[in-house]
Amino acid sequence: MGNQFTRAIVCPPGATFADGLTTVSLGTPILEKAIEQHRAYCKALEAAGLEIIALTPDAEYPDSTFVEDTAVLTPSWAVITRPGALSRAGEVARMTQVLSNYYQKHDVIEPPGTLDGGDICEIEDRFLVGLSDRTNEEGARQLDQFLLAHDRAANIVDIRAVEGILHLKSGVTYIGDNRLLVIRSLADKIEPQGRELVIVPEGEEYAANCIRVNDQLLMPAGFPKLRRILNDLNYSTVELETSEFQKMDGGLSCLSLRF
Ligand code: CIR
Repeated sequence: MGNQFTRAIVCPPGATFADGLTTVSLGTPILEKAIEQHRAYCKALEAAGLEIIALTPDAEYPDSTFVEDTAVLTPSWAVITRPGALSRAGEVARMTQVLSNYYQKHDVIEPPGTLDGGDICEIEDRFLVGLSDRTNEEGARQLDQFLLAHDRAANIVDIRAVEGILHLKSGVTYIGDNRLLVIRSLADKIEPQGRELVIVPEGEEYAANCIRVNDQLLMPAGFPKLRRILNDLNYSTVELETSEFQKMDGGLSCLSLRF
């Protein structure tokens, strides 16, 4: 449970991709390069055994390539979120429709709750729920109720004072095998509950956002110290270029909804 998937929903970046939200000053993304990086990402997911469900790029929503924020999925149930950024609120309409092909019913985060999927980290039967500029206490409370109904526990992690991360999963990934990959500034906020914390080397914090997909660990390219640590732990790593998504505050996890 937790890292075994058969499908991924993705949405390639659209013509307005560069108009999306960002807090970093890494320059304007180049659309062609973003599309190329997205294509390689989809290939890596396919190679890891996933069927790709690709949505049509949506120019009305520049950030809609970051599909992860619109839902929280497990193999048997789904939650439609209420994204914390106003410009992203409308992204859920299409996702609700798409998910109705795969789930008989779903829960919905209602106002005044807000919640971004990027703040939710599933660890087997437990979920870390980040409180952030996007996910508020009411959104977290509603998700907690849904999780309880499915016999899952939630642990709140307040990241509002942690610098340099937009979402919880910008700083922590469950990489399977009872291990959490985490940046140092988040480590003491997470109760390990018997799991090993693998600390991301200083200067390579962006690479905390990896995704474990079946037997593969997809990680951003260009973080050799972390790759070495992961390879020494026997992970089979696949490196992917993410520069254009990084410019828009995105990482590997936000580019797909895996289930
Ligand atoms: C945003 O600010 O909403 C997008 N530019 C980036 C979202 C990244 N999503 C994620 O980490 N789950």
